[in-house]
Amino acid sequence: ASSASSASSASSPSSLLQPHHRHHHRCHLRLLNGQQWRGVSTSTAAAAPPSSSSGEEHGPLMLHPKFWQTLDDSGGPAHFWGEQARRHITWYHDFHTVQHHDTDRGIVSWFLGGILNASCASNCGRCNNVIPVVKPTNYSELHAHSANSQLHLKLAGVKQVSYSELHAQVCKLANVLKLAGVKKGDRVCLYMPMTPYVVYAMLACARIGAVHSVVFAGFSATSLRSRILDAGCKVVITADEAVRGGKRIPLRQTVADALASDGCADLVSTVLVQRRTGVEGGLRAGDIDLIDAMAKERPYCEPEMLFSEEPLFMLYTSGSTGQPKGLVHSTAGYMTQAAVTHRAIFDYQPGDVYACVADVGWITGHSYVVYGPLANGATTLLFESIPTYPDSGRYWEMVERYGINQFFTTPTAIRRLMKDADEFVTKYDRSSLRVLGSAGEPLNPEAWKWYHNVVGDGRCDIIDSWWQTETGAPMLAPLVGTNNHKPGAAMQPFFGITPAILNDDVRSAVLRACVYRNPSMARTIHGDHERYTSTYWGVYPGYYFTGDGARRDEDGHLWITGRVDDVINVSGHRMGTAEIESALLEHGGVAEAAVVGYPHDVKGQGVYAYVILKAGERVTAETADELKAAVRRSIGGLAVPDVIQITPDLPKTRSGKIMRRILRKIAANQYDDLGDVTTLSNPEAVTAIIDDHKAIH
Ligand code: 6R9
Repeated sequence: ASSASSASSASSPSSLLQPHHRHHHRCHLRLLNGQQWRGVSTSTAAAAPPSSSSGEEHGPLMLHPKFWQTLDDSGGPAHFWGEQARRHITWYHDFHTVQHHDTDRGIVSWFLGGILNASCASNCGRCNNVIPVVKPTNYSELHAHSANSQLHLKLAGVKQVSYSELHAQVCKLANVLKLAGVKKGDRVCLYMPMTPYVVYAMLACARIGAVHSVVFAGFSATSLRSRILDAGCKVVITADEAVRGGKRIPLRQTVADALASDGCADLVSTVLVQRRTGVEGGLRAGDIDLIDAMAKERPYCEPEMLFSEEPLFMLYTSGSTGQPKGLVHSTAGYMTQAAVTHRAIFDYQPGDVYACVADVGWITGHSYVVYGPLANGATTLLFESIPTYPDSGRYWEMVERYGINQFFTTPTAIRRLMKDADEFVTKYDRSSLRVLGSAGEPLNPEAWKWYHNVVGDGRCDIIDSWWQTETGAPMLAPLVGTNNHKPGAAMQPFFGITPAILNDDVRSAVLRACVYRNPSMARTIHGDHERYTSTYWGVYPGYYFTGDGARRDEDGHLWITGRVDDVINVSGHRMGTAEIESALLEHGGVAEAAVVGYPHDVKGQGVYAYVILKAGERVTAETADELKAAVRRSIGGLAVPDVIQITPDLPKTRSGKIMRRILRKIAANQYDDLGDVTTLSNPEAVTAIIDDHKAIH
């Protein structure tokens, strides 16, 4: 599974202001009908995706083209991505090889030989100290509208930041990091609220070649500690407090708790604190006041020259077993794909106001609050609150106030908001909206229709994008402006993406979603490359295995059916059931715990915990609360079980494995559909659990 392809000439294929006078012909649409799509077996799985030439004749002249209509991947993925990399990135030095893969060893590399700095691309050409060797011809057009006065970061209702201010602040923060001893390759932990400072901090790391590791500011001290230790972060950037939905969250206190262990205290030399609320005692002895320190620095910092494959950031996500994985993303591959997908999938047009309300603690926030929009010189909005504060009209009031054109949220937020009166939506002017995005979990048809009919007045594109922390950018998404969208399906691959539905086990009815090579694929798991290779590339040689199930409908469209491993998705937050189980075990009274997901009308999946207490432990009125507190302490509020069922026994196989399949069915009230229970060593446990389950509900 090793190959390399060479770069072609450095010309930019087309200006986005000058549409192709030709209907774009998409190679993967043909793929959908082709042999490649009929459940390839492992033996043929490593075959290269076909490339083809367009056989289509001239289409109608498009006066206002969607950006995707200027994209053409008929020359094959490598050619396509090579063109995009030159079109979207400012290079100090051109790359000589588009891609090189040796997936047996988990080696994924793109744009070899290229030199760039992500903060410069993000700063939109304000990095004038180095003359780029390759300057894509349409670069200035892409960024023409982002003159220094152009607003691009809007903190709803509070602060607006221009690109020139962004550039200055990033440089100042980068200088502060340098003073703190941060060097290229060092990891820096960001545990911060959603204000411009977190963006400054991310880009400041990028500017000096440090690797940021953003930890969502809702994770507990224990989770934060394990992420700081695993990544080996010597510097932590945080704030005194965060403010979310009218509540104050003591971030500095949580960092103090995280550092209150020998290993962590010895590792972390510097804590930089942004005064967010200015609460008394917000800074501790030895802390550096971030805003003060930045004020003392000059607004200039020479960017580090980075090779394409040098890391841009790492981000933790849950796997089915073991500790969360610190996935490492590369600089050039990630930036290229974040930029092109932001433009094409969400139909970002120069001058638009783009709002992705994700937190930067998740990959969606990395790609569609920060890197994608900034690479395109966009106006991007930072959302610090919750969708229901002060009331359920919050998002739509913002849409009216800022004239938002693209709005991007999660299915869980949509399901929560559709429970309230439509009036919360309809009383605001939403005529600016063109595209309504969604990611994180399946957008079920009911939620799709509400989003489409009520929020979008039936005239906006609903873009349900399927992707992962690992892939960095969407692999599947319907095309803007094509009006053939199917509620519930992310439908079709993006340009240059070759998905496959594979099944190497004839006994298994589950089909798995895989992807053949893409630039923004994570490159390794920090500190555990072996785990990366075996988890992602070892299952279907040559293909990245996503962990999701998928099916293809009669039209060739793709539907994601959910995880095929022990990962659950609660309100779009990915969690391993094993993590929650071990959190429950930290409550001293628990002998054994089994956690499963169950259908939840708002969260998508809820957390259902079956718990066996130790002999002699009594169940009291407080037991459930204590168990929940144990999970909150160990992981954070987002993992707290919705239902806890104390049970004397759990169904097990003869080899002692808990049969989660049965527990999942019971949690979902599907008692009649338990499948084969004869292999259990204790079938009587099932009856007892069902009786108790009925009693709880
Ligand atoms: C971006 C993000 C990834 C998992 C993924 C899948 C689920 C995400 C989805 C979707 C159906 C969609 N998922 N988007 N399922 N339709 N449009 O969410 O990354 O936090 O790593 O979660 O989320 O199961 O495997 P991440």
